[in-house]
Amino acid sequence: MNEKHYELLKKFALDGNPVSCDRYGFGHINETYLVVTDVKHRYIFQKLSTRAFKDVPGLMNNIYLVTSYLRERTEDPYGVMTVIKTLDGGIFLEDAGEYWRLYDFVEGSVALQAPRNTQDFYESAIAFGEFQTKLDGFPVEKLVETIPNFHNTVDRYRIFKETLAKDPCGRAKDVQAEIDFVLAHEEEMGTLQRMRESGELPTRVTHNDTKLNNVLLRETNYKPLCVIDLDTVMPGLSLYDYGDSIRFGAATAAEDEKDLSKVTMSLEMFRIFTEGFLTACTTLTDKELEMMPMGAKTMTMECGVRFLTDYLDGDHYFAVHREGQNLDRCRTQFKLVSDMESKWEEMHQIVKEVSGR
Ligand code: ADP
Ligand code: GN1
Ligand code: MG
Repeated sequence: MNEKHYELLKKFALDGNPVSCDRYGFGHINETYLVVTDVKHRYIFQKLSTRAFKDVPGLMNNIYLVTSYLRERTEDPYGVMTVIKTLDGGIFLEDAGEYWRLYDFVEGSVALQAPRNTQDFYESAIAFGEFQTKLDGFPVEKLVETIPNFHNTVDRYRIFKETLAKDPCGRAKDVQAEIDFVLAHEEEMGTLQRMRESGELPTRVTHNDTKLNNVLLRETNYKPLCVIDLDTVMPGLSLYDYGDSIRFGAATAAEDEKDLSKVTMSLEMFRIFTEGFLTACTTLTDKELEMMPMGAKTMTMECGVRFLTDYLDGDHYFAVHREGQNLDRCRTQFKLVSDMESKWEEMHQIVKEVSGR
């Protein structure tokens, strides 16, 4: 194990002496490590992205408050993330401008990179839906916005256009078709933001990053165990959580698939997720239900815009493992948006059938 990691780990209240610390998981934002101690206790150790998060103390305080609140409403000790404190009682460690935190490893769990079948996706809908329901009474004024305007699609467009105007890497000339696609959708993609501002859609405490690998399922039966990646828990729209899950889990190919003919939005997966989400979230308003397809489309488009912005900017935000990966990711998102457009009526019909409203 690297000496620096060892020194940092020794500052946390560990059970045993750390013997290994290896890169772990498939997140795009933080640097994640699996730590094992000599008494075989496992932990998740993370260096937080300061590119993404400008207020780590505020973020960690959010997580501490939210996990404490959830713990009172959850039976299984592994059903909520546990923050391991430092020896002097801190909930994170600051070292030379870097921020580190430690979580107990949720034993007996799996994080899926894609649903193996419809049931897996259904269970993730139950997990994220219940997460939102459990946080219904949480005092929202106690949370800081860890990434301001995170799902403000109008602002995402502003940043995109600003980056495009600068074109710092000279990449814009090769992606004119993608740029045109983004601009052609601008007006429509501001719909949810305008409805949030006018109060037509209620602001709730939401997770905001409901990718399938941000929920841990039980290893034994693939039932929901623990919602993780709480960095973006803050006020938002229910449709952000619903839509982001559809974006990722209803896609028939990986987020960075190069062969776009493989990328479609499965209506079967759309239906099953909608069933699970509405089973777990019973208080959605008629307007929220009506806008569910728009939630899926907006979150997909917004994510594509973010990938394209990062590509133009030189790949500083999302972790990339090969050249052009952010461009490939943006292309799959735009393909999904087009596919949703061709299935728009069916999507609405499914929401009506499932909700009975
Ligand atoms: P990122 O913000 O980069 O996505 P995550 O917090 O989602 O980072 O962690 C990355 C991956 O590490 C997750 O997808 C999951 O596989 C794994 N992971 C994170 N926390 C835990 C935990 N407490 N127990 C088990 N696995 C975890
Ligand atoms: C990031 O952190 P991770 O990998 O679970 C991103 C999400 C994107 C997603 C795309 C804080 O999620 O918003 O939808 O990548 N998280 C943050 O895969 O920006
Ligand atoms: Mg994650």
